[in-house]
Amino acid sequence: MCFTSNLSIILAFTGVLLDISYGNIMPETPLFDPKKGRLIAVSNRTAVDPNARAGGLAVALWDTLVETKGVWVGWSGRVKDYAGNKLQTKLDDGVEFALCDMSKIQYEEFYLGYSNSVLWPLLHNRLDLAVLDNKFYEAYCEINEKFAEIISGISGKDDFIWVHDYHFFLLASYFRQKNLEAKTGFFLHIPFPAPEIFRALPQHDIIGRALCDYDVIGLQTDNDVRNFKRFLSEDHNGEVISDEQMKVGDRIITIRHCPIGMNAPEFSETANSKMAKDAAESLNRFLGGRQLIIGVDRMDYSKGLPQRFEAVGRLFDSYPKTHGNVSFTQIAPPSRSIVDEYAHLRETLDQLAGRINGDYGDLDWIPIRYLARSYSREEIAGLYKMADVCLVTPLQDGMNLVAKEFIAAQDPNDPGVLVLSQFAGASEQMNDALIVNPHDTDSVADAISQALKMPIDERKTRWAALYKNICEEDIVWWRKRFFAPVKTITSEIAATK
Ligand code: ADQ
Repeated sequence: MCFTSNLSIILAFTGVLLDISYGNIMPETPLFDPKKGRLIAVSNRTAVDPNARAGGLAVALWDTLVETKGVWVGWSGRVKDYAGNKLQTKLDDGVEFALCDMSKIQYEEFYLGYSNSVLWPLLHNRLDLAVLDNKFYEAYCEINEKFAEIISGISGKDDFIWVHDYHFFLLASYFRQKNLEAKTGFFLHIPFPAPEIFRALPQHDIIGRALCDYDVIGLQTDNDVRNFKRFLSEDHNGEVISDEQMKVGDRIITIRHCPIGMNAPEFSETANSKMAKDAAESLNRFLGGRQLIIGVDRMDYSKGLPQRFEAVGRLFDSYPKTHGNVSFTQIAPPSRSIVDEYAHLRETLDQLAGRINGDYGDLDWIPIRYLARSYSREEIAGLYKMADVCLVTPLQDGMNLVAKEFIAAQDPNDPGVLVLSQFAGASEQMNDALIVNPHDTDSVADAISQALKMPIDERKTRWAALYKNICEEDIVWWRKRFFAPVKTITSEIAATK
C-alpha cells in the first residue's frame, strides 16, 4: 500500500494534523500519488478550518477540490518565531491539505508588507496607498521560493498546479528553476490594472516575466485581459498569436477571461434554511416593517464603504420620504486590522454613521447600522433574502461574489434590487442590476431611491435575467473555462463529475 493511502486512512480516522518534513520525503514515497495526475491548488489562505469556507476564493476552491479529490497547499495561518520547513497535512472530505507556517518577519514583510501593502493597493488602482519598500520584496521572493520547494517535493509531472492570487506571482518561475515538469495555471482574483499603473511597481518587469512561466493565466474580466495583454506587448515584446495566446520570448501562454461564479441554487437553499430564517426574523424585529438596504463586505478600502455611507446620507438628504421608513444595515467585519489603513477606515465609518444617525435618527429609528462582525453563510443568506436593496459599490473589485449571492438568495416572487458599481468585475455580467458610479454620490442616492420604489414587475424581470446569468455562468462553468486549455487535467476533472 502506498504512503498516500496510509496517510489518507490515518487522517480519515483521526482528523488530526500530522507534521512531515517535506525535505525528508523520498522520491519513491511521495505524499501524493503522481500517477493520478492530481489537481494541486495553491493559495495563501486555505479553507482548512471549516468555518473559513465562506469567502469568495475559499468557496470556489473548496468545491473544486472536493469534486476532484485534490490537494490544497497554503499557509497554516500560524506565525512562529522561527518557521522551519515543516509541512502539516490534513485530510478532509477527500481534500488533502498541505500547510506551512510563516515566521514573524515573513508575516510582516511578505503578508502584511508586499502582499497587502504593495500589491493589493496597486492592483486596486490605489497607488497612493502602496508602500514601496524593497525589503518587503525580498520576503516575497523567499516565500514564493519556499512554496516552490514544498510543491516540488509533493508533485509529479502529471499533476496540474493551480496557483491563486497575487501572493504567488513568482511561483512558476521558481518551478522552472527547479525543473518541475507539471503544467501550471494562475488565476488572479483581483483586477489587473492598466500597464501605466502596474509600471509603478519597482519589480513590474521581473513579475511580468515570471507570470509568463505559467501555462495558463485566468483573469476575471475582459478589461483585466486587455490590460494584461497590453502590458505583455508593450513591456515584454509579447506577440498575439491567437485570440487567447501570446508568445513572449520562447514561452507561449494562454490568457483566458474566466469570471468567477458560484453555485446559485445551493445558495438559494441556504437562504431558506432555519438559521437564515432566524437571522431574518431578528433583523425584522429591529426593522419593524421598514424597508431594508443591506451591504455585506469585508472591511477594505477597495469596497468603497465611506462613499457608500455618504450616498445613504445623501438619500436621506434628498428623499425625505425615506425618513423613518428605510434603514441601512452594513455588515463589515474588520480584516487585516493591523494595517494602519484599515484602522483609519474603521474610524471614518464610525464617524460617518454617527453623523448620519445624529442628523436623522429618531427615538424609534436608526437610519444606519454598522455591524463590524462576521456572520455565518446561512445568516448572511437570510439577511440578503429579506433585504429590499443590496448595495455592492466597490471602487475597484476583481469580481465581488456578494452581488451574485444577493441575487441567488432572492424570493423570485418578491425579489430585491441590486445596486452595483461599474467598477466591480461582476458588472460585466450583471448589467440588469442598477449600475452606478460609486464616486458620484448623487447618482448612487438616486439609484437607491429608484430601487426602493421599483415596481414589482420590473424587479421580477431584472432579477430573472440576473439569476439566469449566475446559474449559467456558475462555478463549474468558471472552472471549465479555466481548464479547457489544459487537456490532460480537463479529462481528469470531467471524469470526477
Ligand atoms: P473577496 O474580496 O474576499 O476576494 P468577495 O467576492 O467580495 O471576495 O466575496 C466575499 C465573500 O465573503 C462572500 O462570499 C461573502 O458572503 C463573504 N462575506 C463578506 N462579508 C461577510 C461577513 N460580514 N460575514 C460573513 N461572510 C461575509 C477576492 C476578490 C473578489 C473576488 C473573489 C473571488 O477581491 O473581487 O470576487 O476573490 O474571486
